Amino acid sequence: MPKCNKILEPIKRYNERGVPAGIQPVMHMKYKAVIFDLDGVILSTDNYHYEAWKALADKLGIYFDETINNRLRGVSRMESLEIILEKYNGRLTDAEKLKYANEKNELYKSLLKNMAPSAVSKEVKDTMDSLRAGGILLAIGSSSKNAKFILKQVGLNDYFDSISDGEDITNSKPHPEVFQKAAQFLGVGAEVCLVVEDAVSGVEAAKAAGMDSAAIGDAAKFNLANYNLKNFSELLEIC
Ligand code: B16
Ligand code: MG
Repeated sequence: MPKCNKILEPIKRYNERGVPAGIQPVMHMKYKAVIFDLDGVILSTDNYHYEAWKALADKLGIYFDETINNRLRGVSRMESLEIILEKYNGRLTDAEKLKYANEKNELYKSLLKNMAPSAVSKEVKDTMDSLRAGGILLAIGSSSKNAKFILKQVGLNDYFDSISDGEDITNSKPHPEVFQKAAQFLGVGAEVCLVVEDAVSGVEAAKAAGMDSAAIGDAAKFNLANYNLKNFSELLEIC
C-alpha cells in the first residue's frame, strides 16, 4: 500500500472533539483506525508497577528487580504474579494468589493517584490530535483493568473513540481479543487498523488479529512489527 503523509494547512479553530487550532491534519490516511496500547505507549506506569510488585516480593521474601519487572510489560496481572513467583520457594493456593494480586493492585492504584495530565507528553498528545484531525478513529487496546482509571487521572477519559481493556477480555495478549474488541467497538475491520505497541506480546496479538503494527520502545528492538518507531510522532509518516 502507498505511504501517504500529505500535510494540510493548520486548522484554524477547535473542532467538535476539542482538537486545538494549529494541529495539522494528516490526509489520505492509510488506516481508518489506530489502536494504542496504553501503558508504555501513551504513558508509563512502569515505576508504579515496579514499586507495588517490589513491596509484595519483599513481603514474601522473593528476589525482584527491574529486569523481571520488564518481563511484566503487557502481561496480565495474574500472569505477572506467576512470573514473580518463579523465584518463590514455597507454594501458594489459588486463593492466596488472588489475595496477593489484589494487595498489589490496591497499592498500585494508590500510587496511580499521583498521575496527572503531564504524564502524557506533548508529542504524544499532538500526534494523536493530528491523526484525529485527519479523520482517523483512535482507540485504546490495553490489558490493564485499571485503564479507565488511568485515563481519567491524565484527563483522557473522554478522548478515545473506543476503549477495550482488561475488563473486556478473557484472553490476554498475545491473544488478539483486546484488539479485536477495540475494532468491533469502533465498527471497523482488522485490515484498516494499525496497532501501536511497546510489548512483544502486544505486537504478536496485533498480528494474530490480522492488523498492522508499529512497535515503540522495548518491542521496537525486535523485528516483529510492520514499523519500528524511534519517536511517537513518526506515526504521522506511516498513516
Ligand atoms: P492491571 P498495557 C498492561 O498494560 C501493563 O503493561 C502490564 O504491566 C500489566 O500487568 C497489565 O496491563 C495488567 O494491568 O494490573 O492494571 O490490570 O501495556 O496492556 O496497557
Ligand atoms: Mg504496554
